[in-house]
Amino acid sequence: MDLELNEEQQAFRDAAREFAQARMAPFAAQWDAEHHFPRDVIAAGGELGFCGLYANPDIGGLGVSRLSAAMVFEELAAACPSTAAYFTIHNMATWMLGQWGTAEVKAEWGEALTSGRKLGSYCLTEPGSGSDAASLKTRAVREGDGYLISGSKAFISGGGHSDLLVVMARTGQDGPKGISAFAVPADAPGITYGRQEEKMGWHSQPTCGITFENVRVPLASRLGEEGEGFVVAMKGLDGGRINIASCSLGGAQAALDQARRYLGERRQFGKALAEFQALQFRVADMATNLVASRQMVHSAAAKLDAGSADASAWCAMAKRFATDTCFALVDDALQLHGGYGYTREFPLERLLRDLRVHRILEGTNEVMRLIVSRRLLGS
Ligand code: FAD
Ligand code: 2MC
Repeated sequence: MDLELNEEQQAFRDAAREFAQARMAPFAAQWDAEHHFPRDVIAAGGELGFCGLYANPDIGGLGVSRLSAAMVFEELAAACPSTAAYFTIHNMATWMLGQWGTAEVKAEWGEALTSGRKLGSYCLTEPGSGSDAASLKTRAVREGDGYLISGSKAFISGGGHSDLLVVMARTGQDGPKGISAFAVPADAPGITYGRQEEKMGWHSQPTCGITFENVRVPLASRLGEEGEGFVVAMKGLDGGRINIASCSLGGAQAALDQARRYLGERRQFGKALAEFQALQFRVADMATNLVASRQMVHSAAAKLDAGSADASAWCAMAKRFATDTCFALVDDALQLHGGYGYTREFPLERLLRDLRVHRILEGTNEVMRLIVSRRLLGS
């Protein structure tokens, strides 16, 4: 059950599937168990363009549509949602650099990031500001020909292993209009990394807090104008939310495929599980929900590609719907495996743990409802 794809989309999807099944799927369980961040595999994906899919060609990006990128992320996630999700965050940070970076910053970091030789992180959340991102307190104070950045970031994906941090910091008044964005080398003096978070899932990528103490960056490291940083951050997240939703699609597709196989193999009461109508109907609903989720994600991606005025609300709707629906689908697939679904013999418990966080990060699903309802009600 597949959408009609154009030639470009088919080519990207096939290349991603081949890469993901050869280089990621066989190792995903081990990366999860050993908390291994497969940097070499991410770099290999970079050679195929997966580290700068929708980044501008002037920094070495492929400049493909958000829709094509979504299809690639879905394929990567069918093999390993956690690693695929890191690919998406790296793509988001890289796109932001290409879109708003100065010539100096693009020359220094652009090709390094799009090729996957260097990795990026996106630093918005702070210990005291998560959903209310515009209340962030990290400050960037003008001094001479640069800024001094001080403050703390929380839950940074790739933290401690990435090379470039896209940091949102306050340069002016309280609220969203006082925020600017910066490209900060991850090894700049004054940066320290906290302990790695012990997470339920997403084990194949690191997450930690980062502290900035008078970290000096040049004026040229600013992405966009002073005071434009919140809009820069939100525009990055519009795409990020489609990407994370695509990772949920991939995980759910893998779970559905696994459930179809298992129902054919497992026998109880003298027949294959696939012969029980209750379970047949369950699988029909799972497939229907997956297709509905995919349609929403692809529609939102198309809205973003078209620059539609309501694209942000569509991205939020798609993220909310797909991440909730795909999580429920994986839970159903686990249930269909009985006790075996709860063990590491099958990938379902890992998929469930990995997809759970998609309902929390890149804006919780409550925040997605806030974005959608504001668009509808102007509240
Ligand atoms: P809070 O904002 O404190 O929310 C707590 C609860 O209250 C939630 O259920 C929330 O939905 C609800 N809530 C809050 N406000 C409202 C409201 N107005 N109406 C209704 N309900 C509300 N951040 C980054 O910047 N970069 C990263 O790379 C990154 N990676 C992450 C990786 C992981 C594994 C995790 C877990 C988080 C990551 N985050 C990252 C942070 C993530 O974006 C935040 O956790 C998320 O935005 C929620 O913020 P919070 O945890 O402070 O929760
Ligand atoms: N595109 C362009 N501009 C946007 C925008 C978007 N998507 N969203 C907001 N803006 C503008 C908005 O138009 C306004 O400008 P103006 O006053 O000129 O019209 C300005 O930004 C402020 O917007 P709001 O008034 O909506 O700001 P508010 O403080 O109410 O918060 C909210 C908005 C709740 C949507 C935002 O804080 C949010 O998204 N919170 C969730 C945080 C989040 O997603 N964190 C994810 C961290 S990354 C992560 O988890 C990873 C794993 C990488």
